[in-house]
Amino acid sequence: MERTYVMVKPDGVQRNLIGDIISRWEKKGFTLIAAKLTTLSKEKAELHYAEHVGQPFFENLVRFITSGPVFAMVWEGADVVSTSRLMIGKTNPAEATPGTVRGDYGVKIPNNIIHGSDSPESANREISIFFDESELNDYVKSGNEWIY
Ligand code: 3AN
Repeated sequence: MERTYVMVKPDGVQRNLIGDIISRWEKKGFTLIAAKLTTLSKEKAELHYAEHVGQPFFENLVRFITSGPVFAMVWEGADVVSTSRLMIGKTNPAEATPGTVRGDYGVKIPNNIIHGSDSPESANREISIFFDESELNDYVKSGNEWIY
């Protein structure tokens, strides 16, 4: 079953959006297999955003993501990577469709509330940065025959 890494960024945590965000993914029918509140070290943040090294916004991005706790999650389900990206909305909240997390709650980057992996490969990489294998709960919810 596909897995993705979803993270409520420091602005989402400060604005009390953790519960709302968990609820959206639960109601959609995905399965939460790991979650924790954690504050990123500079090293971990740079590892997570390695693809943006050299971008003019990189330093600000690392400062922002390490500025307070984030809520790290691993969600499981069919096509959970691409569906989560749809539920999150465009990178710039000003362009994100209402109904998405960023479209409903965000105003401008870099404060765009939430992160979601952009491919199954990125998901595996990001999950391994934030979680030990032993923290991933492998289970099947009863009633799952009706959802995917
Ligand atoms: P997404 O989070 O939608 O996958 P990415 O991976 O392209 O977007 O960018 C990662 C993060 O870097 C974004 N969430 C945003 O906070 C920041 N970012 C991306 N592009 C810019 C930009 N042009 N200016 C400032 N920050 C940016």
